[in-house]
Amino acid sequence: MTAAPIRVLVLHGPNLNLLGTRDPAIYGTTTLAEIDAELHRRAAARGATVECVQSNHEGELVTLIQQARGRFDAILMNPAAYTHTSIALRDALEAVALPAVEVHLSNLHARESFRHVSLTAARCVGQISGFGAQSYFLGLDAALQTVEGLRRAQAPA
Ligand code: CA2
Repeated sequence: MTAAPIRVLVLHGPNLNLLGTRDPAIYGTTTLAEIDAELHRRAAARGATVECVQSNHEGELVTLIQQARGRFDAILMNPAAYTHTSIALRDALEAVALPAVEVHLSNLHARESFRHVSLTAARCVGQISGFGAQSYFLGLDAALQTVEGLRRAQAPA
């Protein structure tokens, strides 16, 4: 039997809609639309699907995480500034109990000390930081591999 396509919810946090328009030295020149298009392309090449949403609102991101249960197999997330502040996002990730991968364009550990702490990463399978747009593509690969591993582990012997 062919496996059902892996469905990944991609969440982009606050201000990431500005990507490619300002601060190229930190965040690069690739726009969010270009990242989303490449995620769609790479997912399709693996027989998977992605749905990409950007929000500047913490509560909306919490709701999207809550609603992911049963609709998605994994979450790929750049919580942006909420990474460093949001107990609500951390609790939502814990509650939904889907494998999540946290990604960041910049290297958090090479920046201000307040960015060294992630409240959300502990509720993720792992974190990828510092590779620009490539962080998202590495993150997609990590999310797909994680779901494939879980499916193998759950498959009847
Ligand atoms: O490096 C990342 O991906 C961050 O999640 C980006 C966040 C920042 O608060 C995190 O510490 C690290 C900021 C996103 C803001 O994006 C902009 C893009 C272009 C111009 C201005 C902001």
